Amino acid sequence: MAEWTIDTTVGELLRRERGREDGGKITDRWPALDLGTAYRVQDALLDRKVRAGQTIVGVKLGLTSRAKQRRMGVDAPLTGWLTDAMTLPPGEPVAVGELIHPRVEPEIAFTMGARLTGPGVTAERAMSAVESVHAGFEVIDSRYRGFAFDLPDVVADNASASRFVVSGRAVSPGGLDLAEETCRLDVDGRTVDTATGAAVLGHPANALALAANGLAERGMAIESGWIVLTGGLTDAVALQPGRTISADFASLGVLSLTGT
Ligand code: OOG
Ligand code: MG
Repeated sequence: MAEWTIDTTVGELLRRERGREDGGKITDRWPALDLGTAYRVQDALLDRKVRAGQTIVGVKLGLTSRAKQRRMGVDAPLTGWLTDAMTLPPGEPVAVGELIHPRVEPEIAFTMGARLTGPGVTAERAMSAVESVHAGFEVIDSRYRGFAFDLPDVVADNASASRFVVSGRAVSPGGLDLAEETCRLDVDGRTVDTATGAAVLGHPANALALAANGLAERGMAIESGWIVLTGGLTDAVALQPGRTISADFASLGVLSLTGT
């Protein structure tokens, strides 16, 4: 069989995304795929999307909470790219049939007011670059069967990114204690989980700092105006046609998402 390369991996992952088809782990076929190479796959995948007309609107963090790490069996955070094609206006339903096996997770989202460049970014410096804080949902949709992956697989697959929505309500970061910010997750009116912002690496600002420092190693920065999804606070919930998932945040407000 032909050898696996960055190019063939990008081609395979794009084919799965476009064909709404999952498949086996890349690392089963390319065991030498390491983390550094996986991020090169991720960047090459982004490049293909940008050349097809998409624009970068921000970054996402994944596996920043123990709830997510435990569920996915991977115990290290990672980052991925957000593009305009993934953006959902608040209130817009998600057509489940356009995706493979979407799951929804509540997240604390930042809009950046200043460029943030690592290395050495602290949580405090990260927070000072934030313009506003929002309630968010990420719709993840792994290109791997049953969301079964190792860290290099999920990094290559752009951290399972698929769609996201952030609340139109912008809250100023001053005066907020995001470690204490509570979030109640309801599915069709029934509460299934609760968490606080501390679930995300102790404070979502730590996730933002981690992203800035990680991107710096690849020669990039978090740009002013970008959106940053800091990672699922709770385990994700399967999106199904007719199902409504709501996140009720103490200070950030309520956000709902419905599958069709
Ligand atoms: C990986 C992406 C995780 C989060 O917020 O933790 C993620 C996955 O669970 O498929 O987006
Ligand atoms: Mg997420």
